[in-house]
Order: sequence, then C-alpha cells, then structure tokens
Amino acid sequence: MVPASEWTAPEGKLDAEVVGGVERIEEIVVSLPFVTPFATSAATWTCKEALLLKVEAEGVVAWGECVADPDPYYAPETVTTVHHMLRDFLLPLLKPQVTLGELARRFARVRGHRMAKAVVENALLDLMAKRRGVPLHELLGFPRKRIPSGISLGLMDSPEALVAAVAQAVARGYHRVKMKISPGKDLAYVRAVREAFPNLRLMVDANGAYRLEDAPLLAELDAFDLMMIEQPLSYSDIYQHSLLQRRLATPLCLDESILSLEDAQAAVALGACRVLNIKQGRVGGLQEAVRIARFAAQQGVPAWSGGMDETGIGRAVNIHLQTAEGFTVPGDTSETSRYFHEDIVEPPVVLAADGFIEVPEGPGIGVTVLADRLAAATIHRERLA
Ligand code: OSB
Ligand code: MG
Repeated sequence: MVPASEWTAPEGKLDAEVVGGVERIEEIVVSLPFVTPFATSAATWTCKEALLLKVEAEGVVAWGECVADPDPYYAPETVTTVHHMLRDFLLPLLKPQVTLGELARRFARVRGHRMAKAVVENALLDLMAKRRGVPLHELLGFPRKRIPSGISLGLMDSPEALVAAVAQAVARGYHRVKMKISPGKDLAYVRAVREAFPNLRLMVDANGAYRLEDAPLLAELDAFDLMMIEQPLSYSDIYQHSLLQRRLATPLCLDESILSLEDAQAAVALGACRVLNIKQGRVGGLQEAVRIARFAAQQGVPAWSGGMDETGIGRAVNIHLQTAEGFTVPGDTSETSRYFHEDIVEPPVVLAADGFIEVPEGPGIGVTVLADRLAAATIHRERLA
C-alpha cells in the first residue's frame, strides 16, 4: 500500500466538462425552523438558515445549498462571507465555456472559503447531470446503492432525556447513533445510554470542546465501547489529536480539522485519527469529497458522510455522495421529519423499515424545489449573475 504521505489522487474525470449556457444565477437565503433546537458544545441552532444558489441554463434549473451557518461557531465561514465571496470573487471566474477543471484552478487562487466554492460546484454538477438526464451519483461515476442512515442527537438536559431520544432513534431503525458531548455532559450521559443499549453502535461528537489536558477524562470513555470520538480537540488542530490518539483505545474521528485531501493525508499519516468524517461542503465540494473517500478506501481508513442539518437540497447531495467508494460507516444523514415539519423540496427523505435511504432516481439531485414552500421560507433574494 502507498503510504498516506505519498498518495496522489487520479485526474478528475469531470475536469474536461464545459460549463456552458449559464444565463442567470440567483442567491436565495432561506430560514426553516427545526422541529427541536439542535444543541452542541459550539452553539445551539433553533432554525436552519441556508444560502441556496439557483442556476438557470438553457431551460434547465439547477440548485446548490451552501452548508455555512449564519454564525461562525462551527466553521469560520458564514452566510454573509459566502455571499461576499460568491459576488465579488468566485462567480466572476465563471466565464462562458470554462471547464470544471479550469474553474477549480481559478477557484484555487482564492484561499479558503471552501463552503462558498462547494455551493457553486454543487449547483454546476446538478446542472450537468440534469443536462445529461442522469442522477448525480451516475455523473460522479458510482452505481446506486441503498444508504444506511445514522442520527446525530444534540445535547440534552438530562441523561434520562437523552436515553428517551436514543430509544426513539433505535425504534426508528437508525444504524448508528451519535450523541453530542461537552464538558459536564459526557461520562454520565454516555454511561446511561450504554447501560440502556448494550449493543448499540454508539459514538460521541465533542465539536472541539476539550483540551489535551482532558486526556484522562476522555480515556474513561474507553470503557463504553464507542465506535469513535469525533473532534474532541480544537477545530483547527491535527497534531494534538495525534498525541491524544496514542493515549486512547477508542478511535478518534476528525471533522472540523479536515478541510482537504491534504489534511486527511496529514491526519492519517500522523495517526491523529483512525476514522474520517467527510462533509462535502467543508472540503470544498463533491469532487474533493470523492478524492478523500477514495484515499480513505485505499488506506483502509473507515469514512462516513457528516451532515450540516441541510434542507432537502443538500441532503440529496449527501445521499448521492454516499454511493462513492470509501463510505463504509453509516453517516449523519437522517430522515427529513427529524429536522423539519415541512421542507422546501419533495420528496422528503424517509427511512425504510430497515433503516436505509433510497438514492433519488431522477436527473441531477433528483428532488424538486417547491416554489410556494421556498417563497414562504425566503428571507433574502438577489440576482448574482
Ligand atoms: O459536528 O457533525 C457536526 C450539525 C451542524 C454542525 C455540525 C455538526 C452537525 C451534526 C448534525 O452533528 C448532522 C446532521 O444531522 O445533519
Ligand atoms: Mg462533528
């Protein structure tokens, strides 16, 4: 096997695709209330605010959803910084007849702002797939498969409340349960869940709330047979995670710290994690996400798709992505009703009795944006190109 430090991604097969005929690009910011607030160590969100891109080209309407929050509490980008980058730097690079590969090279001059880049790529890939009349997963080069669903439960007020939420998730058929932890809401909560569900595939996510000095406390989690501990240390750290991993039996998984294939290679080579959370928006788009997943597959590192509580647009993208080679662990894509009373797309994501999700079959992302629901959720609208 090629060592992680020397692995290089093969040429992207979509690089030669021409992005032609784009007539109009509109930014639409929506706000959708959550069924219940989502609490993490980093922030509590009561609604999903998301910037959407609507791209119109020769009779085809394509969509992208940006994963940036309105605040910088999960990641540095916000809805407002994304708006600024799209309007002033990224969309002006989208010249007629540019290829996807050339656009990626132009985007690379802009440092960071990967969530802003990802939403453009997402919308353009939806456009290309719709033009060809194929589902997004087929454009990416992967066959259909059913996607095992996992759930991410927010911080709760008591271990009892958490155990009740886990019981609901188990009854629904989720293949893996993730629970958020934060200092003071960790050992007792994990113990309560593990005692109630001895065989559950269970993991925790700290969203960067601990420090290396907390290693003895985190080592106590080894007693609970967790699949992994996600992002215990700082959102920007890789090295200290490598020191922590040596002191734990439980595998670490990195989320916030992995922004690119290079970061994933560094983390694996340093032993900073034994599992990868891949969020396509966080790493700059679907093509980079596929590269990371392929790297993970070739290194024998389990990987899974994270989520950002997306509306049906981003949720569909995450489902298509999970057909790619390398996604070996159930991810954070849950059914729509767990997030929203009413989404802006149809059909909603629903779990089959066995806890799997079907990949939408239609062209592109395969879901339809409903004009009336979109209008009701819209808080800002602006033509950008
Ligand atoms: O850390 O994975 C995370 C949601 C928003 C921001 C960060 C995270 C999450 C989740 C929920 O854990 C994932 C989902 O259900 O979409
Ligand atoms: Mg996470």
